[in-house]
Amino acid sequence: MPTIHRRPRWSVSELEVTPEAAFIGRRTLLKAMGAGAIAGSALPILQAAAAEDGSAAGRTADLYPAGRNDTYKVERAITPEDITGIYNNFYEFGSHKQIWRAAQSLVTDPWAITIDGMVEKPITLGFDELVRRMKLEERVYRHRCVEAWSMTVPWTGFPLASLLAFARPLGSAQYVVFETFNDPGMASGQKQVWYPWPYTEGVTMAEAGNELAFLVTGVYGKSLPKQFGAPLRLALPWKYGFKSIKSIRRISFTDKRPQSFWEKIAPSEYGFWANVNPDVPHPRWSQAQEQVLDTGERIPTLLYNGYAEEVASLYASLQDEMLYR
Ligand SMILES: Nc1nc2c(c(=O)[nH]1)N[C@H]1C(S)=C(S)[C@@H](COP(=O)(O)O)O[C@H]1N2
Ligand SMILES: [Mo]
Repeated sequence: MPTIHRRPRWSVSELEVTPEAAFIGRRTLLKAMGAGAIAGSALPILQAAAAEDGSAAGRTADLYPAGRNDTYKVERAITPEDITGIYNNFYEFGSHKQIWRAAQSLVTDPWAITIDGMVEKPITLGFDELVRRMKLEERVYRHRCVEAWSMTVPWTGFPLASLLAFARPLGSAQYVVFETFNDPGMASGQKQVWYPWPYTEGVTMAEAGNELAFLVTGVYGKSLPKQFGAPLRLALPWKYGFKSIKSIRRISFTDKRPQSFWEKIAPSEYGFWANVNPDVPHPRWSQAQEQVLDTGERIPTLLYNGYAEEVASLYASLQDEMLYR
């Protein structure tokens, strides 16, 4: 997988560091791990928090399952949770494909979320307090990783627009910035000091207000297991997966365009916009197709990952920007 290149040592792309090809198809995956390794695993793969476990997610366990919002239907089959629950990207816990195991060391209790920057009134509140102010719903979304694999997932959460209404940003705010924890003692991947921790992502206010932008607190009708980015992550289904930041601690409003984690590492490969477009290749591979997790089937990638109707208008006046990378 590694290619010969002249970028600095720290300029590591996802594709170079993840042996994805070995894990894509279910049969390959089961073979690679040994089917018995899954069936007989000591760790439950999808450890949904239980009410009695005292964690932030546990204290909100009564909110699941939430009713499905059928506006967001997908014609594809939902990817089984025993596949999506063991095939994760979460660089805070390393760059291998056993992330789901390593991520069990994530501590989500207590979990405070700070909302600051250009807002009427900055606030820090507990995850459970925030969630109880929101109305949860389930949405089935496609997810397209920049590495050219995809899955279909039933997320539970609330629209990012509801968070905006709660945060009351100033009229001068132009971007929302999301930040993950930075705790190398808990997350050993963060000992890799050449990465620009903490993981950061951002979108414009218009993108944040789009109906599709979704803050996720659960999956498969349960509170979010750690490897999926507990207790709070983003789902931006029309963008490459790296925009959907996990384990959010801080949400800030600003008038300066933020530089995201991957953009700092390789700006020509992972830009600010990162909208899915099959006609714009990544500098080192085609984005025309994607491999479906579980079946390993290759299917054509869709413009905006199939969500053009909802989001294309956001970009009508921005055609000079690097919108698709
Ligand atoms: N904090 C954080 N968020 C992250 C990542 C990460 O490494 N750290 N990886 C991203 C990438 S590249 C993808 S494809 C998705 C993967 O989500 P999943 O593991 O739930 O499938 O999370 C995104 N969010
Ligand atoms: Mo990704």
